[in-house]
Amino acid sequence: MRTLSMPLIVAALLTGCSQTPDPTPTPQDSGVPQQDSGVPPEDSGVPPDDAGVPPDDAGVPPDDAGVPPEDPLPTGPPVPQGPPNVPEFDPAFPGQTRVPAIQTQTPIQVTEIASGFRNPWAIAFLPDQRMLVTEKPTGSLYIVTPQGAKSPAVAGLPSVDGRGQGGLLDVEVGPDYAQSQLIYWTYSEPRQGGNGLAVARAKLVDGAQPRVEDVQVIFRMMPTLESTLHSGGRMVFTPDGKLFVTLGERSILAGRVQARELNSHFGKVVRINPDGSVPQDNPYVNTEGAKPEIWSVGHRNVLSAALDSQNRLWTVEMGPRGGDELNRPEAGKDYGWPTIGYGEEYSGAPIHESPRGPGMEQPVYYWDPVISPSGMTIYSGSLFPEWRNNIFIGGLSSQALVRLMMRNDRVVGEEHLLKDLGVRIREVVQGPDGALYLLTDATNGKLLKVTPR
Ligand SMILES: [Ca+2]
Repeated sequence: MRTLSMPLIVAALLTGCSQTPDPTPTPQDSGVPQQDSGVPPEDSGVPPDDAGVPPDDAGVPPDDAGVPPEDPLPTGPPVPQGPPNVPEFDPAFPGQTRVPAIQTQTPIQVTEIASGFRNPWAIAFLPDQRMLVTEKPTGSLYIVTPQGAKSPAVAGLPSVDGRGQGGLLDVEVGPDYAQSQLIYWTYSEPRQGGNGLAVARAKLVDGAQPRVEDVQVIFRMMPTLESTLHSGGRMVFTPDGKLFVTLGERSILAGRVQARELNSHFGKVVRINPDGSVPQDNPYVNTEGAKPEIWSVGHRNVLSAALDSQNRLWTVEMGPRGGDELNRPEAGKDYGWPTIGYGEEYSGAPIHESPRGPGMEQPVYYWDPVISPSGMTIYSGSLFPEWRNNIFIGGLSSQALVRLMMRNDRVVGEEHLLKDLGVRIREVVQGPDGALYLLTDATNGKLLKVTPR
């Protein structure tokens, strides 16, 4: 192990997962009020749902990704974790939670590329391998070289409502960047009467004093509401040039009850064209009163989203206490929040009568206790052959890099990497070199790189 020599690097050598059980559950995004406190239990406000529906276990098409069919599935106990918060909710099918723990065989090295970011949120790679890095509360965007040199803050971005979980969130490089120099970002937009997530794009003018030009807001989450919580805000471009954006339900009751309503953007995944217009093959374009950008409904707060090797969207959403979920959102489907789920209020009060209900999708996987997911990538690099097609998720309260091994669109193994670092992981992306790049959520947030030792 090398030790600190400025401006880079400490390498922590880590093999496999730590066995330290999580301490008592903490609010998922500490630093802000407990997300659901203040919502009285009788106020979960959702109609009783139809219990006794058979487990939704069918209809998942096979995927050739993941563990080769001839390899035996992992066996043994799950990742060490506390007892479930809601033990009375059973999984809908075997392997929906607490699958066997697995351990990465390749020795891992973690290198610090840069530090001094105030609660950084997202990374996007420019074609020349420099990175765009956002800072949530300050609304600042930086360009960082692979060696860790940081530009001045990019000038010209609109101001953000940086309170709580708002601020400057995701950033993506446009698919036609080489021609257009367009970059895209999400942020909590201050508005008359409250705030709301917005997506903007602009031309990045590179140089010693970088700036953006011709800023256009291409999407506004509606309605406006006064809340500093559950903005969502992850973006994913698809190869056909569409843009998925994940939208939270604002946490407070007035927002939560809109998560399954088609006339609201709250608690949705939306799909738009890069200029903000609506793709005409979206599922609700012909539904009276529906927001036409909607792709899927019934989400709580999705802070993790990525495409798999078949270019299908996967998301992980923050649940309440004991209800984080992995989903594969499909057009026009309903993922159930707040009617169904596997968690409970932070107060311990029940939210759901049942974890299942008619017309609503089951999560592919859930965590109770939670991992507090933020950031996601599905590995396709060559540095870690054993990681191909595995899902990686940043863990905030779990202070882990969560790895999921998949087969036939189901989770068959789980690992919590980097527990030894004791850091909240906000973002994980795969770099062009096949390394994983992470951001830690802290007032002195770090940009880390994960490679084989
Ligand atoms: Ca759900």
